Amino acid sequence: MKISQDQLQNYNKEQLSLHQNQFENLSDNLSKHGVDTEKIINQLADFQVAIPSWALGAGGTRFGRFSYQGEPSSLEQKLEDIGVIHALTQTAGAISLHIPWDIPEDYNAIKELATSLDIKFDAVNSNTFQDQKNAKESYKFGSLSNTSKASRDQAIAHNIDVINIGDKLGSKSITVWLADGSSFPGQSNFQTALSHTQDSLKDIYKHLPEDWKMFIEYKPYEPYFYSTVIQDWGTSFMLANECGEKAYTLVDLGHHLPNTNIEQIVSTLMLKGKLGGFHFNDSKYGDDDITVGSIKPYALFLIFNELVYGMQNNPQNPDLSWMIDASHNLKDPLEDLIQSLEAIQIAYAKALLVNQDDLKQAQQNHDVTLCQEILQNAYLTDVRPLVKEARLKRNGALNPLQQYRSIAVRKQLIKERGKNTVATGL
Ligand code: PSV
Ligand code: MN
Repeated sequence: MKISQDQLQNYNKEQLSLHQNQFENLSDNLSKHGVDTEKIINQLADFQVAIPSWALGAGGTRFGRFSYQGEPSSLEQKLEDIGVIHALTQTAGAISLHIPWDIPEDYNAIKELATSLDIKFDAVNSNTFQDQKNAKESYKFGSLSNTSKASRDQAIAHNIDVINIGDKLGSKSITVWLADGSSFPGQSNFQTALSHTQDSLKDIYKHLPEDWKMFIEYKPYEPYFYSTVIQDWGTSFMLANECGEKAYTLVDLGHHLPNTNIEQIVSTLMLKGKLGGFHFNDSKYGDDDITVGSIKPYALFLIFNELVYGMQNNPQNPDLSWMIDASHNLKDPLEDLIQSLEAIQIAYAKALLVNQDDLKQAQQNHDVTLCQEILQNAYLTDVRPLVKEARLKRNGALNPLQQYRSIAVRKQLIKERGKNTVATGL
């Protein structure tokens, strides 16, 4: 299904005057404080986040999966779903594929469809955390770190295949996340596992096209519970440095032990020019993969504050690959993604409001109270009119979620696809 411009604009018309009032009030207020509203709106309008192809159906937990009706059952349908979200939010102009779940049958047709929906191919993801049908070797005891050379070689070859698939689609990066680790003390030799991983990553790196990047994702635990080979940003950073200048660290918000200062990690990596990718989600306890901003919106704002600082002050760091990496067990996946995109835009807008010069001055004067005031004043500003204005500028919906419901997208998808379709993914 496709949302037409007529549908969008008719709906916007009803909400327009209310929005205009709210927007004028806010921008009057902001300009009194020297804020360049126009610039912020342009930055918001340009900010695009990739949707992972595996997040369009219902996710599961270890105890079960409750299917969501009308799920996409092909890559084409996944693209169409992202097309719907992008038409409404104008923030989801990219897809991130997971191989082998999403190997295209007809590359040209897929590329054409994506272009027609204004969707680009962001990072491609390899999967060596599951054994594939008819695979000769198993990843039960690791992939790039496995003590068996045959398993390592198979995992390396898979990553090279993923690069080749991504290259045909116009992707420019691969994300490597390894489940490799151990669940029991003594099960694995830490040094051997790390050395194998380093050598395997270097082999993959050799196959990166000139204009590609490799993102190395870390995670402290899960699926194994005693040790993980790439457990933290330091390990990822070290491996990226060993591989070379096209290798970077990827931060996934859910991949930290409780209370980790993620904003400081972001800041350190950007200073070193090594933050390449970013996965958004939210969590209370672990890698909960729930809606962005649903649990710790202030933490998200503080992280964005460092991201904005880095984007403004660290030319040594490349443009980031942004992606939502969440799982939708209870909500309609598309509604959940719309909420996540809104939360991302809100946190970004608030971070853009922080007056970095004033903050620097207050830091210089050791005025701790004022430092806090500057951050919290930005955080407490209701920036939703700015986010709406940015969407309007790109012909998106003023209120994406309301509009999604009023068009009855899910009902339509169920009518087209049926109740029992199941999307590939976890
Ligand atoms: C692992 O938890 C992860 O964050 C990686 O990015 C995977 O590719 C993704 O989730 C889906 O399993
Ligand atoms: Mn992730």
